[in-house]
Amino acid sequence: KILLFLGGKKIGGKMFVTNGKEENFETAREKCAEAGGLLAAPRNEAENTAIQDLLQRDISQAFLGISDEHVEGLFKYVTGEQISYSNWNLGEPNNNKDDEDCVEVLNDGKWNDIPCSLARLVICEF
Ligand code: GN1
Ligand code: CA
Ligand code: CA
Repeated sequence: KILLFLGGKKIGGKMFVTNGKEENFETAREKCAEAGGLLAAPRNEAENTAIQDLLQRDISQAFLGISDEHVEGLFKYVTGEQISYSNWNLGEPNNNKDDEDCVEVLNDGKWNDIPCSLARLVICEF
């Protein structure tokens, strides 16, 4: 309840919460793990919309807990399974400059692969 009070979004059995900060992928992943959660990874459109709703006017792109850092082109959840839902923007993922293994969600809900070293809003799921 307190997480909802603070602005979290509940959908099915999951809750999505942001700390309002921008971090690189590895730090974002660690922040969620320290809190006992995981980086947000939508498994369907309703969850994707809940995450989209947490984007902020000033920070309008967030990391998802998804990457192809181990096998190029094979996107997996941070928990290791292959993704079963995606919402890629037209032309994505494109592994731009051979350097895009992490995934951001844009304010229209679409996904784009980007370098993991960039800073994006941290959204965790619990
Ligand atoms: C951006 O800036 P540019 O055009 O090289 C984006 C890529 C997208 C591309 C789509 C850091 O690349 O991920 O695939 O636009 N890079 C970043 O046109 O957001
Ligand atoms: Ca890639
Ligand atoms: Ca891209």
